[in-house]
Amino acid sequence: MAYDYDDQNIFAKILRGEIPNKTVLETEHTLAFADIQPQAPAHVLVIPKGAYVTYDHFCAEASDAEILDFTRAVAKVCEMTGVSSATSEGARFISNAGLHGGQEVPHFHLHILAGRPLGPMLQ
Ligand code: IU
Repeated sequence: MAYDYDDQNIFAKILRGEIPNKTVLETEHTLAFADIQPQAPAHVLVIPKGAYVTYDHFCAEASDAEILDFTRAVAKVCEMTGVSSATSEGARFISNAGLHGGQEVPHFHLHILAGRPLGPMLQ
């Protein structure tokens, strides 16, 4: 299975430092930054630095080190922004994939949304 990664996508440009971002956390393999059009009081995007198009692409081809780094970064972002489900009213974790998933930026990203009741996910 081949995943077609477009290195001109906006998150690739952010990772190369060509476009500024509001960084929340940067680790060896992961970057987390504020969404430019927040849909909730807290809206952070977490992305791997590697060239992965979707979550399943990341899961299939990323190294164990990248996957571990990413998952720990998600926890750290939740802790840092006060949206951990251990200490807050909860959060939503979403990753859109492909055309039917409504993915706009073709670099895998996890949305972390929190800070208001988000309602049912599927409407
Ligand atoms: P999507 O899951 O691919 O639909 O989400 C893309 C997100 O990237 C969306 O929430 C945008 O607001 C966000 N975003 C951004 O944070 N910075 C940008 O320069 C662009 C999009 I373009």
